[in-house]
Amino acid sequence: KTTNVTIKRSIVSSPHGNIDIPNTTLPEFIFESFDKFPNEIAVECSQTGKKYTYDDIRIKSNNFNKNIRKKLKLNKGDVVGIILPNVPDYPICLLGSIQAGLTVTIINPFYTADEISYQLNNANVKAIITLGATYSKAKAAAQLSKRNIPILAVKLQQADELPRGSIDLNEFTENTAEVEDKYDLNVKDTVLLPFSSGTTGLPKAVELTNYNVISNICQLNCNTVNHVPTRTETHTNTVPAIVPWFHIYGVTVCLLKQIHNFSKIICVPKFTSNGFIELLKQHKPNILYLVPPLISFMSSNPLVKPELLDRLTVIISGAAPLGKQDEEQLITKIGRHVDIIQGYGLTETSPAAAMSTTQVIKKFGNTGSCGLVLPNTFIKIVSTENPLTELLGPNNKGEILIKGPQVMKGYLNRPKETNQIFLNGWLRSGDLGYVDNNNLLYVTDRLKELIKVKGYQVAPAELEEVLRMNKDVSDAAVIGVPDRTSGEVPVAFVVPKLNTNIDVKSLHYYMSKKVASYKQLKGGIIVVNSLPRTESGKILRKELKLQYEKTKTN
Ligand code: 4UV
Repeated sequence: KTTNVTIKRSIVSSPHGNIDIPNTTLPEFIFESFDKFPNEIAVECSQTGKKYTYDDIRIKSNNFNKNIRKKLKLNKGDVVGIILPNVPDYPICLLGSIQAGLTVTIINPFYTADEISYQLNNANVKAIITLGATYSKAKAAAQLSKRNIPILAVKLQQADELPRGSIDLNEFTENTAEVEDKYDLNVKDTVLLPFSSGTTGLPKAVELTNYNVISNICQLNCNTVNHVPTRTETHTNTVPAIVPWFHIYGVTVCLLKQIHNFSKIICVPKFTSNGFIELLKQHKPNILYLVPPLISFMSSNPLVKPELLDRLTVIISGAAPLGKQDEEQLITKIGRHVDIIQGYGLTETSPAAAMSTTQVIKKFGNTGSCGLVLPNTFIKIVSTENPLTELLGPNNKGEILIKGPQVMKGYLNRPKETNQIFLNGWLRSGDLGYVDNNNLLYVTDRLKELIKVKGYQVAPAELEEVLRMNKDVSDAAVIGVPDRTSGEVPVAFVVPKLNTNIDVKSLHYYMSKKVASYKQLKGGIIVVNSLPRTESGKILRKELKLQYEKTKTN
């Protein structure tokens, strides 16, 4: 009996109850009412001015769907790798591929060829779409993974020349093609394969279905939650897309949800402080989706003047912790009330599981919390020692477990890892947190190995593997340490091979050739004689954190 009471208290759901999720495919869901604003701008590039209307997106996606099936002979379930920054052609390639029954893996265009090749292999990519400027890198990555696959290239501007060997994306989007129209698509088909390291190990392909992504858009749009001006009957929301669309926060929240909601998206291919200020001046956005380092940037940069933000009503932050003080600092700078709403979730939850609301802020002020559990979602907090048996009540810290229609199908071709991340059907977030008496969720720490640099995932296991491949390194361990501008940065402990010295500068140079810039060991490289490990060989990261703190104080 007592157990039942505890369970009831410990499972937290949305105070707004459940909502209906449409039983359809993602492109149908998105295109369903594009006719409302056919000639309004859906996406405009902040750097080149290239733009597409809602009609352009619908027509070009459909053309792409037909041409990719006809010309590349891809079959249902084959995977396309989109290696693009935020450019107007992105939604066309994404939605057109899904219409064609294909699955899309979103790949960071700032990755090295090695990193891209890992993703091409693990997602079994059959075709690539990239920019002319990144064509040779994509080709090198395809060669590294021994894939002789077609590479489509996107022109940033119509006058651009494309590299020899690439296929012009326009050949797939300008005209339709004769192919069979009907395709057997299922709501439970996997449509997206973003990568995440989960609670441990190397990055893995996360299988998200039509239903997962549609659920999350509906949960975020739920009228009673109403955390952001949601789907409007007008076309008045101007929303910059700064968060990259190759990350789950970017693709679901800042791209798909926005076009579904008839926003005017101003896409930012690469963030620069001057470009951002210019964007504020020119486009006067009313909603900003950011990550905590960008909130600090806005608070501290004198060029971000309050008058540039006079249309702004709400800022959303996600992907890394944002404290109450960070929220208050920015509001003070702006000089009037703006809702700063924090969302929480993971790639594995499409991504949002909890989010604050305007009503929560009205009632409780700035809290630094991640707000309320979303509709149709359940969260429970369990003891880290006995996660199966010990459910914790309000204000007790433990691991956050999540259940809901936005939770992934699993990791592609990784049954063991999929099994490990689910506990009796609940997704283990690997995050530590608690729910207070008002049902607000607070994320306090990360139990999992993952490091978050500017909101991006950095998997220690990946960096350790790259370090161990260096000729001078026999063993390596990577941890995350706090950093003022990036939130966290990685630090490596490296053990030299017998009778070898490690030259730290050369090792940094080696890493710069192997992994993207945000994964660089900006916290430093520390040469040690051995690494603390458990008897079974697991790295004792907590000990390394203590060791790091000692080296800092000495
Ligand atoms: O897998 P991932 O890279 O996914 C994300 C998701 C970002 C979101 C989520 C919900 C939203 O509404 C939204 O707007 C953006 O980043 O990393 C997942 C891990 O990031 C940390 C936490 O450790 C997750 O397991 N994380 C994500 N959001 C928060 C956070 C947060 N608000 N506070 C603290 N940590």
